[in-house]
Amino acid sequence: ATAVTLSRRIEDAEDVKRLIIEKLKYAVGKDPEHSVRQDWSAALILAVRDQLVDHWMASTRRAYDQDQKRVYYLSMEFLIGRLLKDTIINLGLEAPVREALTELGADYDEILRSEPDAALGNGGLGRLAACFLDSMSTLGIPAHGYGIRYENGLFRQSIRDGWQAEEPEDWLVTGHNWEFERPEVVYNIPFGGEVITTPDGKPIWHPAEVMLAAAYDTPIAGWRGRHVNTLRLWAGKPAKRVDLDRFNRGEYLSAMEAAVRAETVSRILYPDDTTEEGKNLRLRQEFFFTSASLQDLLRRYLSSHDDITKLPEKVAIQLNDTHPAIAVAELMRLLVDTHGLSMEVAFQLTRNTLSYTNHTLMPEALERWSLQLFGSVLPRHLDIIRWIDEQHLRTAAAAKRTLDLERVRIVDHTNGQGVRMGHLAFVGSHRVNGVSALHADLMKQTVFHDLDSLYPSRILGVTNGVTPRRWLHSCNKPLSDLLIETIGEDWIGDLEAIEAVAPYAEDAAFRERFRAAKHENKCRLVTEIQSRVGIHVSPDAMFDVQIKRMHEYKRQLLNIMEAVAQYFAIRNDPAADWTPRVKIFGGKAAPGYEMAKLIIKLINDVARAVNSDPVVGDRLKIVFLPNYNVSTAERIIPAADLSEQISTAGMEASGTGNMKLALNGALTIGTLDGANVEICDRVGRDNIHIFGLTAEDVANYRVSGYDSRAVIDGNETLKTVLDAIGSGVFSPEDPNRFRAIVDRLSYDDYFFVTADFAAYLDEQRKVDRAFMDKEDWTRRTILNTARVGWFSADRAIRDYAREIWNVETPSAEEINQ
Ligand code: 26Y
Repeated sequence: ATAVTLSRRIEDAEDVKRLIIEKLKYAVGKDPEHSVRQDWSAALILAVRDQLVDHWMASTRRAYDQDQKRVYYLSMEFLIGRLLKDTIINLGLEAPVREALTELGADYDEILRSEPDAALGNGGLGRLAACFLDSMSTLGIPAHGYGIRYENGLFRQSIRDGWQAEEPEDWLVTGHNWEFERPEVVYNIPFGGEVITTPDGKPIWHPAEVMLAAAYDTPIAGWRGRHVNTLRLWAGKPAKRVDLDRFNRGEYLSAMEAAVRAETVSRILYPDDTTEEGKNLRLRQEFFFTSASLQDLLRRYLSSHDDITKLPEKVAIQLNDTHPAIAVAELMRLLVDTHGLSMEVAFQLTRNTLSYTNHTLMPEALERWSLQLFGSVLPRHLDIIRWIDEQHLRTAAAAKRTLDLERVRIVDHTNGQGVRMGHLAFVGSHRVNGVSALHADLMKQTVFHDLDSLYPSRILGVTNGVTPRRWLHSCNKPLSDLLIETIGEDWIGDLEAIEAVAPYAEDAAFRERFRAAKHENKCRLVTEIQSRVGIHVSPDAMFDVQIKRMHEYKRQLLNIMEAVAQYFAIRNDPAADWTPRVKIFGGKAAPGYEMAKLIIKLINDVARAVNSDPVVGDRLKIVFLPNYNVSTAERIIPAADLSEQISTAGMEASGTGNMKLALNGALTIGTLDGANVEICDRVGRDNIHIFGLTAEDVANYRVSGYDSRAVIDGNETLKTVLDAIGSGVFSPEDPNRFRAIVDRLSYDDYFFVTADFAAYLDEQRKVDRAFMDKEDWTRRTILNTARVGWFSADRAIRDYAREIWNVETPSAEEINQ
């Protein structure tokens, strides 16, 4: 059978037509004449997916034949968005596909838009995982992404009467045509019960229940599609679908109980860390996908190796934040309980195999489980963690440093008692990385200060990056075409080559074309704004964009307060020389995060007043675009003039939207936070608008105390803005609606909004003046595009490969073999 040669290779539009018709008929079961958009979309995805399969199998074969070291990226979140357009572009098939669909009388762009946006993540961390998959495939690194196949991804946001409303997301309802179900790949996942020690001292875990993890694979192609990796997502399944005895007794619902419990594990994505409920389910989710992934990769390793002690030579496992940190204990358990190794040897292997990326310094976001909960769900793991903690304490005691031993323990015995997952991940990994230079630095100074002194040189920084395929070439065709025409297309696979466009910043004709590309993108967004929220905006105004999760530390509040100040200023003197602006916001608030939801309402209430005020006109418009996700980002980012990166310094670990926006020719207004610091270094201080407190200033204020009342009293504009918001100028139907916001800023301004207000307004007025000088503005935006090539996810992955995973990145010739 293997001698049969099958080929579905697409060479031209005729091939595409034939394949689509074949898929419509034999896979979807529809006659083209009666096919609806959904059917065309399914047929096209299936036809494109076929193009990946040969490369996919060849990639797997190469990894086995050459016994390459493999990378496993464990992440609770993969915010992959739509796959069709990017895959078609990566494979170089856009022209024939377009032509074929036109000839078949179907609308290509409409089909692209009908693909569900796979939102299996919350924000930056999940999108980073998706960009990394793209880059690992592009670089030809044999890798698997491992995660959860959530039935419902991140909730859909709608705005009702200015408030956020949440509806469940259901991306799987129309079928996920990219994936291959693998019914033969299932693993037992045990939970609960107790550990009983045998007479010869061997601990045996007797779980109270066992469920199954079932594999679903999505092939991931990188640029040019030569190497194809796998995203393997796990779905929860019951060991037994129905309890027949119960069913036969007529107890139909309870007969399904175990099935429902098992399926619940992969039912929903947690919408961020601010809800207290469901801790038990969250812990189960984490263990569920981590255990399945580790069992799977051990099976793969053992299928071609017999010495398990060589595991770290052939396997590197990256933990995306602490969410899969239970891997430390679970890998130990599998090595000891299943493969018979000693605890000591197992711990060496575990540490040499695992590494951990930290994405936040905020103490409330560092996971910690109560001993009671942890012990009831994972009793064997609690024992293993106590053992690791003992070893670790011995190291600490031997270090002869003046350390508070309680603070470095994994199991916290002081207040609350709990398992510190950050500590567990740190102690169980050979490398721990932050996601920007500043963030890695702050890790050493703050949350991991003591652990860093115990294990020096374990912490390093690997600054985040974004894939230039999706975030420039595919989402911004006008600019991509211009770049290709001007400097060729090397930058798509090697973003640092984009630097070659820098000299063109001085070329007036090129600037004109660069502006024209931006204008085209803005016109497209104008249409979308009109049709989605019914607001008319001018494409000649500055598009000022803040798109990210709603969080107090990201300070959307500072942005909307500036809008209020500007609104009053315009009303006071409408005839002055204003720089027209459209402020565009997009972002979801965690459903339980009341303050973030109130800020959304404030933005919408201010927007209502400003947008309907005839005195203001085009000088200022405010738009909140609902349901911000990967697909809307792809349309907003190419149209942005100004990128708002205004977090309280020291709180945004890196940011990645900042990179995408700069790459697409937006100037940044921002604080010296996260990767903004490095963006500033690269684009040059003249080509970015930096303002506000530094991380050091903020740290000093936290020690010395900060008096926001005094700052407010000393700033007339700030006072006016807060009085207006607090007294109901924007909410006459409910004058006290925003009292809580004003109170917070007045008495406990934890995020230093009032402290940075004056500096922010000053810098915004500089931005206004700069925007009026069209030629100089364009020159600076071109330099931004030209100089952020280093922020490619390909560069980030090369850094991980070299400094953390110790894997080779094959040459282009090797991938093409
Ligand atoms: C514990 C829990 C439910 C939880 C879930 C999601 C906690 C945190 C998160 C998500 C964190 C996140 O997205 N962090 C962001 O990671 C990006 C990629 O490194 C950074 O660029 C960004 O600064 C950081 O906020």
